[in-house]
Amino acid sequence: MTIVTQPCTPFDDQKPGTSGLRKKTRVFMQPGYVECFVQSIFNAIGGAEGKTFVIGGDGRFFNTDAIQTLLRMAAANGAARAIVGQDGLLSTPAASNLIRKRGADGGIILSASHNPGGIDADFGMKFNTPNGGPALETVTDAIYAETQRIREYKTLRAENIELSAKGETRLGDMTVEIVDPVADYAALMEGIFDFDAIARLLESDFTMRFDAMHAVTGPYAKAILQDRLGAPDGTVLNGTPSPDFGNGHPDPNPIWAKSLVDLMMQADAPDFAAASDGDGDRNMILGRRVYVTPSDSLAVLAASAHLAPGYAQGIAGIARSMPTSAAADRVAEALGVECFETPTGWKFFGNLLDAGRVTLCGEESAGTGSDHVREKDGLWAVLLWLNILAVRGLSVREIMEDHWTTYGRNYYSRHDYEGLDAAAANDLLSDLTLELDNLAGRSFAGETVTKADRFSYHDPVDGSMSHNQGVRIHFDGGGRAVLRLSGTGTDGATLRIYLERYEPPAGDLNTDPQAALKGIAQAVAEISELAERTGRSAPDVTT
Ligand code: VG1
Ligand code: CO
Repeated sequence: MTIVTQPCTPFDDQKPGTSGLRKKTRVFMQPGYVECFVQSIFNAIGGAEGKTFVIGGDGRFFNTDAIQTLLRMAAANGAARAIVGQDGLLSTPAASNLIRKRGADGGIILSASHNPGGIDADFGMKFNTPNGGPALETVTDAIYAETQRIREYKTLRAENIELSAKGETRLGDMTVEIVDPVADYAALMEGIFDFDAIARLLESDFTMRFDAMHAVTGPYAKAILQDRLGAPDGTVLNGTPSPDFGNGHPDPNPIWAKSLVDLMMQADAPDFAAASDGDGDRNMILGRRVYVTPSDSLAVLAASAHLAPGYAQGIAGIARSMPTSAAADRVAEALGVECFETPTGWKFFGNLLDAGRVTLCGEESAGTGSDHVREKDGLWAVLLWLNILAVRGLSVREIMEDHWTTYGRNYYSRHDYEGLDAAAANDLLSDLTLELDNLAGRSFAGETVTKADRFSYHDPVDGSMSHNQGVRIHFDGGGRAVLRLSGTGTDGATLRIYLERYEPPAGDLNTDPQAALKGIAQAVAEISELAERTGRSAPDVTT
């Protein structure tokens, strides 16, 4: 097999997003596009010579084509070994686990996560470092710099290799190891949770559903929930990964997982339900007639994590992204552990986890995880919920009510305005930024602003700074709104508005969140001239 060098034209449009590079699938399918991006990764990390990489994706359209390209390039660049999920599949948390467990030099995950898949939808690539986590900004900036000066890539003239049979093969001088994507991950889960207690719960009259949304968690959920823990067949819904996710958005929220939410709002609904996203790192949690807001889920898990054997010693600390509600902060305070507020994106948790400063992390976007890997982990969250339900013997609703009467309730909602004109959305935020210093003391829709600023993060571990991570507006009475632009979309701009208001334990804990947040939502709309600038009168997605 011969190694060949092919030309690249430097890119100008590959700025790293919240989570790797995401583009339309047809962009990735352009001749040389994947190649020149992958070569930029290899160049940025000091070459691939002698290295071991974990490679896998969420099974979306173009997944295996991209993997074949990647393997040829890894071989041509001198990599020693590639560990690849069977059929090209690896959930993001399972990939993170494999990188750590096998001491790999990194991994390349092929996914656009919760974005839809297909030739006319989205594709993505992300590089993870040897700690198993998404590359930090220093590395993603270095990759970006390479994409701007890349002139050539190296590949192997070779046939595609078989990805469906487990075992070792060779590609040029590189060993390709095809592994069961589920086995190591399932063993990791078994080491953390009380599988006997969960199995007993599932044996009782307790019923649950897990919606894999036609994405990568299907095989994981079937193996763990049904085969190992004994949940009956039919517990896992939409459990076969498909290249276009059954023509849906694999985004576990009340819009895209509506059928599951509708099911759970019935009087005779199952006791518990959950859904995960395209690459298996997100989770949505539901009980009978109750939707658990992700910010609340983080707080509940933190308060009860010690009930799972893996966290029996207690947790070191909690980290949450800035737009995530402060519900977890109250738990951290009660536990007497540190609490950190980071920018949006899981990569910002990596240093805190590596340093042992935090055990649990979470984001309002349905991401929860712990120090067991360096990615958020959808099924892990489901299993921790099940472990807690099994030990406490309460319903999801009872657990939520107990939590609110102990800590108070952080009413919370995120409003997304999607597909906006990018210039209009950018102007809205930059004009708002100029106004921030003039807002304090003024009232909008009956709400008085106490403080407004832009969030910057100082990483307490490596001392790095990340600026411009969202606009925060605080209101009299403890309400808060956050505005930022999405870094994962591929169509125009998505404006996210995060709304929060705290109600103490003695207050009204059972209002509809949209009603509880109406005043703050109106105030933000006025302050940001939302309707005038976007032409929208209501959000596209409310979570
Ligand atoms: C969104 C979420 C963020 C999450 C990111 C990746 O980013 O808001 O919390 O970390 O997606 O999630 P943005 O920039 O669109 O708001 V996913 O499951 O890649 O992986
Ligand atoms: Co995801």
